[in-house]
Amino acid sequence: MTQLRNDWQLDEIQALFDMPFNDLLFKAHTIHRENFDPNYVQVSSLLNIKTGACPEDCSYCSQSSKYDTGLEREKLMEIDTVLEQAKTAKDQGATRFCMGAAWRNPTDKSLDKVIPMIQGVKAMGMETCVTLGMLTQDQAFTLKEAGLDYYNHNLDTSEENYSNVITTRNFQDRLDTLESVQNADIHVCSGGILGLGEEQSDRASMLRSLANLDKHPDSVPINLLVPIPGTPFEKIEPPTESEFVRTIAVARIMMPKSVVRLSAGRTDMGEAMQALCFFAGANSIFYGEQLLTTDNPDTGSDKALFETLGLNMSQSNH
Ligand code: SAM
Ligand code: DTB
Ligand code: SF4
Repeated sequence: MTQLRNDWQLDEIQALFDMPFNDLLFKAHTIHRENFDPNYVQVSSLLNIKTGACPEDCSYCSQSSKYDTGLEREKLMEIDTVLEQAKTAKDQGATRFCMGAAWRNPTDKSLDKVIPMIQGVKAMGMETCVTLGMLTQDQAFTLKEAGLDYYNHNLDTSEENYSNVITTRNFQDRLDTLESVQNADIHVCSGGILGLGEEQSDRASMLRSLANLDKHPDSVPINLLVPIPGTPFEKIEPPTESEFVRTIAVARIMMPKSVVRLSAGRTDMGEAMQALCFFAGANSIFYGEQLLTTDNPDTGSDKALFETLGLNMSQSNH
């Protein structure tokens, strides 16, 4: 039986990163097969329900008010529009609908407007996820009562690299929200972004923070930075392909029962790169033509990719 550990040390994680690539991938894939159907990939669709004018200064983000990225701000979307988009996502095969808002944190008043959206999506028979920024404990309980399944809140980078990326909040603020979400018994979705100027040791440190939470996140998104013109990270050096795949493999080994999501950045990845990520242990993706404010591969090409690789996005196929 797979033992879940919450006591990972940096040197052990570093040793995983340093393994020969084939050995690392074989180890990760073996663990993946012990815990999951290797040919099933869960698909979620995203919708940005509130765009731009965010007071935070995340150096990677198109929606921060601190940078001129040319994005038009939009107020909170009407519920009818949200539910229409959710219906489209469901018809295309998504099993979870994730709604994001460019907030530092929701006010109680704005949360009251998001709750009917969660309930409406749930009533369609999809799992629900929201990502709304920092939450108080009471707000997490309110979301649980509304029937929310998942809350996305990424650590983004290591504690050591955090202040190079974001100065308007700190790493502990992120951990506090994750604790409130776990206390409310909502599934946690938390991961990070590669390509934020981090070293390999930062990737190890971020994965350690995720794996050493009281409970592993149920879902671990690994994003490749989508470079946004106008942000400080517009021209930052991306990680190499093998570094990216290694990070997926190490996440799979450290959190053997968590769903690892190959998240933003797939438009810049070819078929072989994505196939390697699935082999290394990624078993979910964002599906649909838009992420929050940037492009994702179109559904036709993702369907073709699944067909080529013999992957299923529906669990009833096996
Ligand atoms: N405002 C909330 C927050 O930051 O928690 C929720 C929305 S925020 C856009 C959700 C996540 O999207 C971020 O934590 C970050 O990991 C990811 N993200 C944002 N911009 C990105 C980019 N350009 N490339 C890759 N991931 C990005
Ligand atoms: C996550 O880890 N990645 C998604 C979702 N959670 C909310 C967001 C990716 C955003 C990519 C940039 C954009 O579209 O603005
Ligand atoms: Fe705001 Fe979230 Fe973007 Fe940071 S990542 S600027 S908190 S929308």
